[in-house]
Amino acid sequence: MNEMQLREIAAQFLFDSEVTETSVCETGHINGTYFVTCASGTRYILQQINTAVFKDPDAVMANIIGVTEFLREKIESAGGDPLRETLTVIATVEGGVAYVDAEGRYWRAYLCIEGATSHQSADAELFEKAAYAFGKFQRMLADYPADTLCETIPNFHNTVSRMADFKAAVAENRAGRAAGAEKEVAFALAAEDKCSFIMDGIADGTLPLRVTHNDTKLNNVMLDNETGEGICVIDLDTVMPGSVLYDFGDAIRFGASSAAEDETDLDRVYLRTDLFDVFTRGFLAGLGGALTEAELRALPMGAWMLTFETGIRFLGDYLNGDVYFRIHYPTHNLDRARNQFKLAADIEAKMSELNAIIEKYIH
Ligand code: ADP
Ligand code: GN1
Ligand code: MG
Repeated sequence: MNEMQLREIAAQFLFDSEVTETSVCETGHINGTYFVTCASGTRYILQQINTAVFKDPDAVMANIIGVTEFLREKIESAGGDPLRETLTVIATVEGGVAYVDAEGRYWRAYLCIEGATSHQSADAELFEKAAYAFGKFQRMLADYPADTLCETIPNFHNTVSRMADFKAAVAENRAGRAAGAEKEVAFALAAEDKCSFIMDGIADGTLPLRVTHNDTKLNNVMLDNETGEGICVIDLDTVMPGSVLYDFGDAIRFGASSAAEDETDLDRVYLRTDLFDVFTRGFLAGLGGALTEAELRALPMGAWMLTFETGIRFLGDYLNGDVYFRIHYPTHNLDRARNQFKLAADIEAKMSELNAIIEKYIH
């Protein structure tokens, strides 16, 4: 996407003045994200929704409009600043919430959250603040009419169905890469019997459905540059009914790892139990005591599940020829999978320590 094309697309949105500058945002594995600066100084996010991943982008936007309007009211009545504390969708010149270009690409725009940063890693203090923001996000949506939300990606965190997809990828071997990933495939298949843990809990009622974010990577929350406070939870494409374990687990697998998600020196990849502890504390504080004891006790297993699930998603995508996650080099998804499997093994090894941490928070 060159500067001229971006400006043409930007011209379709009701920005407050003329566009003076655009730049690419490299963070995020799914959408195409750009920063747009206008003559007034106001900055916007212009985003091409990945329609290979989100097959029904209108449903994605309907969810986002519903959720952000709901949050806006709550933020306003609490005396907060909704322009900073939730996403603001910018209308198109035609009055819509998205613009479809001549090539059929689907675009949307948001106000940029200013004075805040989306981090790739955090120390304990910052991570606890991110945790609080993710917990608070779920608390604020506790009374959201969940039945109005579309399932933007069916079975998104259904690990049983993720495992079935993974096995199909192994069997099909579309990119001819299975021979180079035998050890990783064997590791994944050996854990198949654990994949139903969350689905079983949802089915028997011990893990209630809530409105969850489902993609709680540290870089999906904006932290204030001055105070570190979690200002705004972003990337709302997958807000859907789900288990609290999805948000807890996904945040842990990314933010409580000792290393980046694609670190290839696996000796450097392990779970930081100190970060697990502070995340739990911040997340539960943000949630404000909403969880049942069964949910609390399941949190460590949720961390394992989401780490393992992300591993089989990366490995499945590698075997499929990198059709889902954005990669920066040919074996990127394989390296990411190895990393997640190493982390999952470490979480499993530390399970009793993690259970002991959770015990501190059960009153
Ligand atoms: P993806 O699904 O590809 O992860 P995101 O919506 O998370 O897409 O956007 C990618 C990145 O763009 C985020 O991690 C964040 O750094 C930045 N970003 C997205 N929306 C905003 C916003 N409203 N204000 C500031 N930065 C944003
Ligand atoms: C993707 O969109 P992003 O980069 O925040 C993915 C998550 C994965 C994550 C792995 C819609 O998150 O599910 O956990 O990559 N999002 C989608 O880093 O599939
Ligand atoms: Mg993101």
